[in-house]
Amino acid sequence: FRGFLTTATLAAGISTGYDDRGYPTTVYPSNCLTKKLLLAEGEILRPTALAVNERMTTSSGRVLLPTATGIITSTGSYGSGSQPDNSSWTSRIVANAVERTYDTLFTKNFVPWKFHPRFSDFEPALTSNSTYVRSITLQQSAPDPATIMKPTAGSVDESYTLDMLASGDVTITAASSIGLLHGLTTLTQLFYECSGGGVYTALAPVHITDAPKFPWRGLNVDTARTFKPMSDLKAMIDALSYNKMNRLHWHITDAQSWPLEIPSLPALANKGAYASFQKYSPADVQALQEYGALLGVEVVMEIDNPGHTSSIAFAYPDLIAAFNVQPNWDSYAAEPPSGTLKLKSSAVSEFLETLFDDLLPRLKPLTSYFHLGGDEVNMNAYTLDDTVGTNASSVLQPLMQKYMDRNMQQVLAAGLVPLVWEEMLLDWNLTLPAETIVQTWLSDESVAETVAKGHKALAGNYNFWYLDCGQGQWLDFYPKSSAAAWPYADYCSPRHNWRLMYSYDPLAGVPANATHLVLGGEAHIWSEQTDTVNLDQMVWPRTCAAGEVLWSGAKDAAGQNRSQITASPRLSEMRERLVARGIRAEPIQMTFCTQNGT
Ligand code: CP6
Repeated sequence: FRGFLTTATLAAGISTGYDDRGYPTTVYPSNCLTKKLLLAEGEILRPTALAVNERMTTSSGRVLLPTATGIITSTGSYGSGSQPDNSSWTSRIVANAVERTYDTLFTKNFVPWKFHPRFSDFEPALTSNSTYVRSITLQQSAPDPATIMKPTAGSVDESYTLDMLASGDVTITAASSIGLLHGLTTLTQLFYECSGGGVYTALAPVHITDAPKFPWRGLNVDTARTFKPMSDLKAMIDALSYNKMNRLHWHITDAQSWPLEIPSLPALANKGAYASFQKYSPADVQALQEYGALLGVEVVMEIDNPGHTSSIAFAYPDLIAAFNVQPNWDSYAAEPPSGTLKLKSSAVSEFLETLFDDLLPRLKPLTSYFHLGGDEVNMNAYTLDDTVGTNASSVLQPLMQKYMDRNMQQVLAAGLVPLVWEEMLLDWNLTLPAETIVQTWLSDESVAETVAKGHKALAGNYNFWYLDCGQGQWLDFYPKSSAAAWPYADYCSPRHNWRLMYSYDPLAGVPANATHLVLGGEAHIWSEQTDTVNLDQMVWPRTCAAGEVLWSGAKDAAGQNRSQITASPRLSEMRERLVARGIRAEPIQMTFCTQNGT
């Protein structure tokens, strides 16, 4: 182990860059073997609940849960006096959270044998002198805002406190029903199933005061490169909620398929979906929104445009320029098939008007946002656009401003807050409505430049938080017409690595007086090679790491990015909890690494 001793100071996980194959140039010690070394030196690494470990004081009493339901009671101003309009949502959110808490504690808690010494597989059976949980009291100190089912970022207080006394009395206090939900989620993560069939915690008494660092803690899922059944998207919301994440960004359409039914434009999905059974109906969309609302996860839909739209050509070929150019597609698009909505076409304007008039009012009851896309627009594609016929940015820029103004006006008129990808602001230099949220992905500087322009920003640098990077799909797009060298041109090469998720700070490079403009960020599962078969493994548990950064901040108590040494036991445990709840999260370590004392 000597070699790992000398590198142990590198464990803070601060990334210094990448070599030309995409590997981090910082050499990390093996967290597993380093941990074994630390254990040998007597450091105790006890699994603790994700995201709250630094805000939690614990002792070592033993508290058990009775194997019966009915111990959770709730009190609070939301239930008394004149009922606000949203009272039904409030009570549905709390009732759903309570039901899920029982379900998790009594039927889906994990047996932590992987965290105990070899051949001591399980905790000992419960003993008669253990303390049982006597009560779990939920106290909501204020009524929910009227928009609790579509919480505008920052307007819902998601904080909570959790106290578990050695006597077995638990109190969770919060200012909103979502705070109670988060508190109950944490409570489930303090308990373990034991071989005797009971559920216990050895942490009591516990005191937790917890609140998110960032109001926007999201995951972006692409349902256009491959279709995802509704059950996958619901399970994804379950898992987001287990991690106290609160946004599902639904990148529903793209160049390859259009799986979204638009009743006033039925040809879109009838011709643009991959198959008649791979479509989302308006009822599906609403069902997913409601499913998320009950778990504190707002579904934010994106219709990416004007690029990434060539699937519209299956129904409306006249609206699309540079459709599926072969073989030199890369002169016209970032990814084949090429194609862009025409930039100065009244037919396109009318199409967008019809599309958004149909869609936005249906989304509005359960969201505050709509994402207008705007990434990777290829200027050269407009040389093949009969309404434009040039790639001169002096011509294209004002046309793009008009195009986006029209979109923005429609989104604002629908009462929604618009989002766009960073290129619209930073590359095209568009003037955007002040409330526009700009989603960055290309660099840390993008976040800093966005907030310097006074806009709210989402972070999610592709070098760190693109979950697909490392699958090699970029190699499928070769040969390009330009003879790019293989495999070095795969600029998103092997990075399927949970450590990278932790080594990203959404606030990197942002001056202290502008950090409030960084709402948070998103991990992204672009899905060229991800469908229902490997979706869970691609997303989890790496997205837990993004969730922890967004909930707790990238820096630990010592001001460092979380080290893999301290994070790996938490993430390993969280992975086991996800597996126990039916999420097929991949392992981050060998069992060897988590078995204590060996
Ligand atoms: N699709 C869309 C994509 C990507 C983006 N937008 C993407 C770009 C670079 C990498 C991975 C994904 N596949 N619509 C960028 C926002 Cl490395």
